[in-house]
Amino acid sequence: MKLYYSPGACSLSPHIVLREAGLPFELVLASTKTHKLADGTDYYGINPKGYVPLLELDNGDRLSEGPAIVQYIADQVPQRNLAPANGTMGRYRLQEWLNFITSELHKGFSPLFNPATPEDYKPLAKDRLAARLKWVNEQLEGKQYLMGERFTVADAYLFTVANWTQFVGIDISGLANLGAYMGRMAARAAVKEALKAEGLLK
Ligand SMILES: N[C@@H](CCC(=O)N[C@@H](CS)C(=O)NCC(=O)O)C(=O)O
Repeated sequence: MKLYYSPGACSLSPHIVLREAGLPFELVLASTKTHKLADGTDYYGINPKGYVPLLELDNGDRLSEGPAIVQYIADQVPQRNLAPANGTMGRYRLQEWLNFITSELHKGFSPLFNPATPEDYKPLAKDRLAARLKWVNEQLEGKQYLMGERFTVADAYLFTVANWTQFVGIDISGLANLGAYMGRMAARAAVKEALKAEGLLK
C-alpha cells in the first residue's frame, strides 16, 4: 500500500495506524501547498480532492477520507484489535469519535492554518476548539484511551489533531487528562516511529 501524506498533517493519523497494524506500506510525500509530489507529479491527478491522506491499495484502488482509511486498515488486521468489530455497538462508538474528531476538531483547526482567514475570526475559532477539547478532557477521566483501556484508531486521529494546539496557540495545559493522554500516545512505539519518519522527531 501507499500512503500519500504531508508531515504533521492529518495524514499522520493513518500513518500511525499503519504502523500499529504492522502492515508494509510506502510513504509518498504530497505537498499540501504546491499539490505536487517530490518528482513534480500533479497530485490532483492522483486525488482530485487535492488533500491528504490518500491510501492506495495494492490493487490500485484509492481510498480517501481519514476516518474511512483508518477503519479500512484496522479491518485488515482484526487480530490487532485496532477497532471494535463491524456491526457491534463498539464500532458505532468508534465512528461517533471519528466523526466528532473530523468535524468538530480537525475542521475547526483548518481556518487557523489558512493564511487567508481574517485575524478577527481566529479567537472565535480557538475558543470553540478549546471548549470541545475541554469536553474531550472530561471524557478521558479514568480512561487510558478514548474507548477505554485499549488503543483504537480514534486515538491516532485525536493525537494528531490535538497536537496542533501548540502551533495555533491553544493552551491545553489546564486539561490534565488530555495532557496525560498525549504523553501516553507520544510514548507508543508506532507514534514515535511515525513522527520520526515524517521528520518531526529526532
Ligand atoms: N475530509 C478530509 C480532509 C483532509 C484534510 O483536511 N487534509 C489537509 C491536511 S490536514 C490537506 O491536505 N489540505 C490541503 C488541501 O486541502 O489542499 C479527511 O478527513 O481526510
